[in-house]
Formats: sequence, C-alpha cells, structure tokens
Amino acid sequence: MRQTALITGATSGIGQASARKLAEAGFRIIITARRKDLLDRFADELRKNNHEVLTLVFDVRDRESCRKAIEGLPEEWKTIDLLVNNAGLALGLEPEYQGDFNDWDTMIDTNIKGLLNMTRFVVPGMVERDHGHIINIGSVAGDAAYAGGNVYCATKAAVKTITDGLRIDLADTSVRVTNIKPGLVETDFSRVRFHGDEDRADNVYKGIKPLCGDDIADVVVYAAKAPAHVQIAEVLVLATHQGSGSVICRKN
Ligand code: NDP
Ligand code: 8X3
Repeated sequence: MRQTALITGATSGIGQASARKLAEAGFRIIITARRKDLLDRFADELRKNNHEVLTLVFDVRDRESCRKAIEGLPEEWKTIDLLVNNAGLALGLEPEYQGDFNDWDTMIDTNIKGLLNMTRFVVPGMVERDHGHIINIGSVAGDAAYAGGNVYCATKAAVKTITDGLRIDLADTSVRVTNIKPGLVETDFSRVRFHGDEDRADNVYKGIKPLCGDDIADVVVYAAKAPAHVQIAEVLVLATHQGSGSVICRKN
C-alpha cells in the first residue's frame, strides 16, 4: 500500500509544489485549501499524470470543518502517513503600534490555530499506528523579528515552539516531526501580504534571485523520504544572497 500525504494550502506556492513532488515521489495525495476551483484544476493535472488524489475544501481556521474533513475521509484514505501543515499567510507590514486587528487575528488563527487544529485531528491516528510524520512550514521569520514583521514573525516563532513541543511529546513513538523554515520564496505570499498590491509584492523579490516553491518542496520530499530512524528536526533554507530574515543583499 502506498503512503498517503495530506497537504494544507495546496492551491498555490509551496503547498502546491510540495503536493506535486510528493505525488511524483510515490505518495497518494490529499490536497486541501479554500479555493475549490483551483484545487479541482490542480487535482485534474495530478490525475492526468496518473497520480492518486483526493481534494478537501475547508478553512483550517474552522475547527469543526477540520474535524469533519478528517473524520469524514473515505475508508481507503483514512490512514494519513504524512501531514504537511503549510497553509498560512502574512498580512501587512506595518509597525506593531499601527497594525490592523483583523490582519492579526487572521494570521494567528491560520498560522497557529489552524496548524494546531490539523495536528490535533490527524496525529492521534499516527500515534495509534506508531507511524507517521508531521512537516510544519515555519519560516526564517520565526527566528527573529524584522521591521514590520511583528505578529507574522511571532506566529512563525510559535510554529517553531509548537513543532518542538510535538517532537518532544512524540519521542516515545515512531512518529517524526519536522520544521522547515524558508526565507524569501516567490509565490503568492507577498501579493496576499500586501492585499493584492502587485507592484509592492514584486519589489520584495527585486535584485535578488529568490527561492521558488520547488526548492522548498525538494526539502519536504527529502525529509519525508529519509530512513525511518532519521528525523529531520529543523531546516533553514535561504536564498544565497539572503543572510537572515532582515539581511537581503540586492543587486541592481
Ligand atoms: P501562497 O499564498 O502562495 O499559498 C498559501 C496557501 O495557503 C494557499 O494555497 C492558500 O489557499 C492556503 N491558505 C491560506 N489561508 C488558508 C486557510 N485559512 N485555510 C486553508 N488554506 C489556507 O504562499 P506560500 O506558498 O508562500 O506560503 C505557504 C506557507 O509558507 C505559509 O505558511 C507561509 O507562511 C510559509 N512561508 C512562505 C515564505 C515565502 O517567502 N513565500 C517563506 C517562509 C514561509 P486558499 O487561499 O485556496 O485557501
Ligand atoms: C516568509 C519569509 O522573510 O518574507 O515567511 O517573512 S519573510
């Protein structure tokens, strides 16, 4: 029986690239996100390439929807071997004292509570089977705050602590836990952060060759395919001309 991976936030960017590469690496794929049209289109592409795929449309912030999605899985899809908690976002880049309350709530509810919702519903089955792997997509932003990053950085610092806590709590099982922390990756991330302002989003990647979704997906697949006794605990992946969350060397 082939292994099954569930990837949240698979309509775009890192999640979509990870789902594609995990399918190519032999996983059956459960892809999830809110935008049904994009999810269906991606599922069609995967099926055309003979990959086995199931779509689930829900918002990770909605705990009951997460519960229903997992509990309602068809029998042949119930055994999840790999959970990739990728769904997440940044909103705004204002100083903390001028931040938008709704943006804060959305980031905290998605990046922290959404990840916890999925973990809470999927991991008990892994513990029961004494087999499984959780890969959380953290960020270099979780290592240290940068200007205007305040709440987003705090959510990714929380992802690091939550991931470490889970790893400790699962150390007496065979379930593995990984935190992958990307730096600048060119996806829809900045378009979402700047509420659709394309010029501002494009500027984020000016003068530097950023990472792409596939670069992070390669690391996801590496961690997932490592031998069972090898737990890739944490990986920081930066563009070559990025030194840290706030040091980015741009060339004209
Ligand atoms: P994208 O905006 O390209 O993708 C984000 C994905 O998350 C989309 O598929 C979106 O799907 C999904 N999503 C967002 N909110 C929700 C929600 N409430 N419920 C379900 N799905 C949701 O961004 P990235 O691929 O760049 O981001 C993926 C992850 O990587 C995030 O956690 C981000 O913080 C992290 N990251 C990104 C970096 C970057 O520079 N790009 C660097 C470091 C980390 P839909 O809208 O259809 O629901
Ligand atoms: C995304 C990377 O540096 O834009 O987490 O915050 S950064």
